[in-house]
Amino acid sequence: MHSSSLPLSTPSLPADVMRVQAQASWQQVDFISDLHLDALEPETFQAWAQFMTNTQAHALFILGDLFEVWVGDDTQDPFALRCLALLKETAQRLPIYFLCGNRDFLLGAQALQVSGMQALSDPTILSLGALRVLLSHGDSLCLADQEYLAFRAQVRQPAWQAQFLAQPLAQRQATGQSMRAQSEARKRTHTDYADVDSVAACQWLKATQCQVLLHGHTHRPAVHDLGEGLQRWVLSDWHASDIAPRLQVLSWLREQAGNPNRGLVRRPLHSATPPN
Ligand SMILES: [Mn+2]
Repeated sequence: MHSSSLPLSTPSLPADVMRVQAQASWQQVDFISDLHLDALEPETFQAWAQFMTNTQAHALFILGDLFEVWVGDDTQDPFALRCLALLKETAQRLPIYFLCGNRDFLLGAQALQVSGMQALSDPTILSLGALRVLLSHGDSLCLADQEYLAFRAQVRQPAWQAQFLAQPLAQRQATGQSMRAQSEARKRTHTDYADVDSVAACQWLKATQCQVLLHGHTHRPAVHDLGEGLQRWVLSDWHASDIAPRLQVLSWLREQAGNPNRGLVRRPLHSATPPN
């Protein structure tokens, strides 16, 4: 819901924003988000599994909504366990960093340990050579969607999460399914999704001395020039079974760091099962 009467304020940054420094040996860094992995979308899982096995990256950053839903680390869902096993296998070859989204914000310490992923805060500053990138899922910057931001503020409270996670697994799964159904219904009736607020994006970039904000969430892949050399790069979501499959990785290539693209390159992947 857009409510223009309310002032839109930039979410405050912690005094000490998390930082990650790319190792000098990293020649390629991959970024993905919004895969919305789900047992009901086996083609997308297959494409992801192929990507995880074959990527030549020296580090992988997952910027949220890897999973369509995550109801707790005690999950017994075979599909979720298969995903964790694949993450672990890949994490033995390269470091995997995970920043949660609005679907998988309940992914916790246990799943991180099992999968070998390192947790990031939202946002996190990533130094890639001379380039400073601010990593975020992006949902907290969609300021026009006040209804969602109120929901987010509620479910990100440790007390709310502890209460939710104390429910029996079956009950949490039922809640997850009904939230998924609500979201599908909303997708059918709403076409005017809020986008990341440009003013807020600029404020975050300036406060953290970053040049590029890199995020997902909106499913609107683009590069937005924000002026003063600042840019907002938006990752694509993944959907293998669409007529035009969306399977896209954003890579930072050290050898291209001096180019106008600052080393950032979009790389469409080929679907595991070709269309037709
Ligand atoms: Mn999202």
